Amino acid sequence: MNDNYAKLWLDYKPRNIHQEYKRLTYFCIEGFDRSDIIICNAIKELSFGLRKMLGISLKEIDENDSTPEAYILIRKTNKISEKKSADKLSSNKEILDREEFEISIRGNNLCIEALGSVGILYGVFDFLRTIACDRNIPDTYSKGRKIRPTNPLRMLDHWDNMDGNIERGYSGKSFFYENNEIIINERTYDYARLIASVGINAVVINNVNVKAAASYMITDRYFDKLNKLGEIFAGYGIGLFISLNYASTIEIGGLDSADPLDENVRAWWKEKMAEVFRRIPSLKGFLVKADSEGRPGPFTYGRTQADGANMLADIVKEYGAIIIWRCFVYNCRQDWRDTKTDRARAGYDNFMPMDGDYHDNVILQIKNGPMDFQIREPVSPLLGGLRKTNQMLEVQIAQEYTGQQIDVCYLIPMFKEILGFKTYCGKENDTVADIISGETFGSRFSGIAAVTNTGNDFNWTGNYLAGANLFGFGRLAFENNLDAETIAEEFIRMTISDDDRVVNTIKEILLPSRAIYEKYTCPLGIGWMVTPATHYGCSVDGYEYDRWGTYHRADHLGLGVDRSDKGTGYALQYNEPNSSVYNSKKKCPDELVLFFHHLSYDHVLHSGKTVIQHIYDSHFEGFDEAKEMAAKWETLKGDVSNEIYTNVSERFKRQLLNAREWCDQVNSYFYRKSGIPDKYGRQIW
Ligand code: GCW
Repeated sequence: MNDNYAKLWLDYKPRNIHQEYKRLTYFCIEGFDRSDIIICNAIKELSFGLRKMLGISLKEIDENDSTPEAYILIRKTNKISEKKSADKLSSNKEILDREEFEISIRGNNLCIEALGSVGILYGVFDFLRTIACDRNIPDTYSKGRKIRPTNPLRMLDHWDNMDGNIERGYSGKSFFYENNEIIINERTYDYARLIASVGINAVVINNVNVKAAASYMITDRYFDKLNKLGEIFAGYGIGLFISLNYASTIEIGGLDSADPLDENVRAWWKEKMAEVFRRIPSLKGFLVKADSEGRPGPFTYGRTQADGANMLADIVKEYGAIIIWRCFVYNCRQDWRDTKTDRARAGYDNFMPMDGDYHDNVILQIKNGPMDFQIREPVSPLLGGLRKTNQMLEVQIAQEYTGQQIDVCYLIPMFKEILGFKTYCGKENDTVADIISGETFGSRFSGIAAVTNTGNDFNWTGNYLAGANLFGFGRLAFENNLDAETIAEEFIRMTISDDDRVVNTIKEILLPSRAIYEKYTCPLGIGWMVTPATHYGCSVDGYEYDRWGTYHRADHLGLGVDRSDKGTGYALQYNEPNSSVYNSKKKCPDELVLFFHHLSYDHVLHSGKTVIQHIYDSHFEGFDEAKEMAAKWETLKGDVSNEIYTNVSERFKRQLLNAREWCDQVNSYFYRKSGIPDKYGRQIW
């Protein structure tokens, strides 16, 4: 790593308490090919980390050495856990078999075992993390620590454009592209290390809105660089994926159609893919956004989403590649007066009817909520609806609607809620976590993706504390039983400081930050109310009369969208009992009640408060709690590096302005609409 960017959690600061492990100055490898690039990278990381943290110079035992007193044994094993319901031949199983690892202590030696070299790499990162987090080595490993990742695909989606800009990027420019060229430098390798260290095994390197130069990624112009990138990633167990322009046949192929059933279209793709995989053998597949927000797709030709996805999937199958097809398909030209069309319904309406039609190597990528990464949404009913289709969950750690890496918003608690959501698609194994791990339906391919929050800022994520979302997403995707607090603690100790007071103070900031953000922004699950286009800051009516299908429907009597059976019927897309719960004003949980129902301002919530009083209270509280977070951060001056302190401090100043603005605007708006004063007579403008 050079000094042009932060080392984040791979900083490997000196650690004192593990002196006894200084004996581990040797290693030996059994069963793996010494030239395997992943093994080489694993050893490199192990040597580097141990030297920096414990001052050890690691040496390989060679044949002439007598066996040293203690060593690290890196060994190939065949003993792999059985996944409960996984299909024996499924690709999920193959991936997880390779990635599983076990670390144990045998006498004086530490043993890292795996079936695949990538398992060894993960084992090495696990061991280094144990030291970096000051965990006790014997406690962690003496009974044997065996980890099989929970999700087979653990993916980061970059919305990087080839001109260097990042769509919804809040941490500088792209480190992949500049002036329509692909950049490969030391940062590329360090990026691979950083994300592999938290278990990411797939990266989509360009924006799903594929335009301009990006349409030419599948041409000779970029093949060599892409292959190089693919090889670098492969050295860290990361698969390379590209977002594809669905209309390539027209835009770069010179045909006049992109109809998936047209023979000429198929023939063009067949030839194109043969060329692509010959030139980029490390490529693992494609992500496609079709028929969405102005992007072309099969609907133009009267075909289904399955027709489009299957056409491409069939062609790339012979290269062992997959097509990840996004379900973010909705009518973005709605008239606000139309109360029957419901954007929330669209994903299910467009994709459910073809459940079972998507071919084996198609995966549907489903945003966590039916709208668009709001601070609070119900879980998409496609998760638990689809039963015969490979599925991946898509979340967003780029904080588009959640503070844009200015406001602190630690998202792992939200992801835990989503993963733990019971879909009732069966009697057991019915949570979102079960579905995307492949457990529920024995899926061939499944997993989780996040729209990433990285850029070329010195600290990678704009706000240092936003690094917790990048770190945390990877950790959670790898081991979904980890809790949000443990993840936060690991991030802080490895990235910021291992001083207990610092660790606890930052935990007190991170852990409630999502709840605080929710309080001072849009109430009770209604979402939106953001500044149009930029999506930062409050504009209660910003989207209210626009074409995007994102309405709160406030009038002088009440607010909320009726998505019950008397309204748009969206609530009925869920399995029972979720459907009845959401359908009922009485039963619907408070935090989502305005998503599902239009309520009067004096409607009494489960909390005992009226809707209007809830709006006032939560906004005042949210703003106060944001001030408390900022004040906590101020106490760290001098105890964390100046660079980190100043970066976060400056962001907190902007967060407080934002929180105040939201609080004032929302409260004044609803006071003016409802005419009902705040019970406590606080300042409402
Ligand atoms: O939320 C919207 C964003 C778009 C994005 C789109 C998507 C990449 O505002 O910028 O486009 O979602 O997910 O495709």
